[in-house]
Amino acid sequence: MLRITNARVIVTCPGRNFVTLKIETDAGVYGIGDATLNGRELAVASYLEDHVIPCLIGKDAHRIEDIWQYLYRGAYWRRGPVTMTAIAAVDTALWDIKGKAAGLPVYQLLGGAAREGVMVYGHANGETIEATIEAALDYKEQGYKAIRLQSGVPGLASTYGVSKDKYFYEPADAALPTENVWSTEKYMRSVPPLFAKARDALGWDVHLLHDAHHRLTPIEAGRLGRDLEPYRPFWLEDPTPAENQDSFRLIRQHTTTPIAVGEIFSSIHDCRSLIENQLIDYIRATVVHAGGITHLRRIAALADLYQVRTGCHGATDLSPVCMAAALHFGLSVPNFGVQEYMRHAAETDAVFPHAYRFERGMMHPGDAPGLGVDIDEALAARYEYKRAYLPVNRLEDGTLFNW
Ligand code: CS2
Ligand code: MG
Repeated sequence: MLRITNARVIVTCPGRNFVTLKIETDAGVYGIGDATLNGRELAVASYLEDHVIPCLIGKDAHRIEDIWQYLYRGAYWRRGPVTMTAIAAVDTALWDIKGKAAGLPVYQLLGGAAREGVMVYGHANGETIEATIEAALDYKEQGYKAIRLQSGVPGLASTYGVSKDKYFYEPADAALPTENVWSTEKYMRSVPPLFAKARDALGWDVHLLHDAHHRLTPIEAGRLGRDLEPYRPFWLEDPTPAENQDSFRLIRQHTTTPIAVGEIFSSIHDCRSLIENQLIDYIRATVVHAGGITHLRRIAALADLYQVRTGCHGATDLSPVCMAAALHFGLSVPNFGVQEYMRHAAETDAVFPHAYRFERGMMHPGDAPGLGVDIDEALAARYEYKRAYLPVNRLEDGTLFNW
């Protein structure tokens, strides 16, 4: 038995806000889990501190599944992003502890490596098509085998995915939500030329991805998917809001462009119908928001039955702790697709020293026992939490829309 003696929530803001759970045991072994929910960080910190941690003290850290069920069924009010992010942090920290206690990297506890490395995709973006392609050529030069393309939209002052910085993108940019203006028509006209020019410049030996970020209706998504077919996208992500899983049938009727969805899903119930009806090709749920490694393995196992592959979310607002856990998961899962890898700011990497490495388009979590990532608490304490919201979107007539 490894008795849990203490658990603490560490909120820090090295480049952006992160919430980390640290679980300590009577053998001196500790584990950490990412608990960051962009724009609602303190809700998860409170859920952990006020409602979860008191139940953890005295429990056996080895009993990962039992503690998962205790926190899921015991809350009575099941699911939702705050609950499942809190459960994810506990689950991830317990896998870290188990690996350290066994002297093995977590992927070895998950069945060992199913591949040599984890293919990742980077984020090429720019205000113009030319700037986006220039960024994409830079990513290709670095050896990326998969590159996401997001470009400014002529006639719009801002859009999703176009960052001010070359390598990382943090949309939570203000103490109250920034108001962006959106036009689907202008956007729909801008993407096919981006992909046409990208294929001319980059060729066909690199996967090209695009994120519509929940902003189309199903029929608009079918239209965009069809417009992009000549350029063979690896996937069209979040084509339409996914609360109504049936609406993806409309997209499937009009295009063979592969569909990826799920970064905002928090449980298998958000995607069961999409997977069972083969309405998607990649499931984007990830460790920090979908109940941790334990639950994400369930989602991947269901997906595998329907030839749906993983494509875990990996944006800047998911900490290096989640990145490390996602790489252990991605290395071991049979139906791996691709892992998103938005680089973190230097100050983030300093607070979260980690073993994972990028090399020629692939990543590996390393072979340190556990997750191979830590938190430098002294350094973390120097970065005060700073309230930051994700933007909101309005249509040109002022209608509140999807960001
Ligand atoms: C995006 C994210 O990485 C992605 O695919 O959808 O940038 C997303 O907007 C942020 O993670 C939200 O916090
Ligand atoms: Mg996305």
